[in-house]
Amino acid sequence: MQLIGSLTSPYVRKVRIMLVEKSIDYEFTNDPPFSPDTKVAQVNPLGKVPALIMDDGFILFDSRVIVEYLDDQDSASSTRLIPASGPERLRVKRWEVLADGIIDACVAIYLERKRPESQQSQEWIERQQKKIDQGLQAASSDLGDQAWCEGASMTLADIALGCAFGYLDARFAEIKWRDTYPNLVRLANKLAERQSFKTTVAPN
Ligand SMILES: N[C@@H](CCC(=O)N[C@@H](CS)C(=O)NCC(=O)O)C(=O)O
Repeated sequence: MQLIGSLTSPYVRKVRIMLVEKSIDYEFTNDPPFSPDTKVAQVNPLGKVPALIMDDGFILFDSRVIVEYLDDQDSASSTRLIPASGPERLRVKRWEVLADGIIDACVAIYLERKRPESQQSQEWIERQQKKIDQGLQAASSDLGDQAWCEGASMTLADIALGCAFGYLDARFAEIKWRDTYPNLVRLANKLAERQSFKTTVAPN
């Protein structure tokens, strides 16, 4: 299978971490969607990464769909990262939506700040900022003193949240979430020690 993505996208990172955790072999094609010569629209009509070209040629897009597919793949280590059913599954998917939502708001601010200053909307930026703040607050409150977001071991929930932490650190150093949420820091530090996280850190 072939993953189309960019090395800085937190959604792509979520998929790459899943691939490492599940020991699935894949080919990576770096195609940043905002570069003028991008071919991403040829694999995803929405022009976004990640997109995954499966071995039979069918193309999946949106990280949330791709991780579902990957979790169903048999592999040497066959670790299940999304519970198959029940309230546990719903809770893990809800965590993923929360983490992706924090990232969505970060990306919205990042893109807004790239527009000419006179066209930037402070109101829009503040609206997104609120989503980040409230998202982190909810994550901290839901995590409490648990070791992992859901259950007794790492799941997609932790991976998605870890990608949000990584993106905050890479692009929003001014958001001092580490000073406010010690339980999130504990989780972030634990995740950062894993090979899957270490090998997928975005380049500067
Ligand atoms: N919900 C999508 C979001 C993907 C997304 O927005 N990716 C960004 C890269 S970080 C992108 O490709 N943006 C290009 C664009 O919006 O045109 C997912 O989880 O895959």
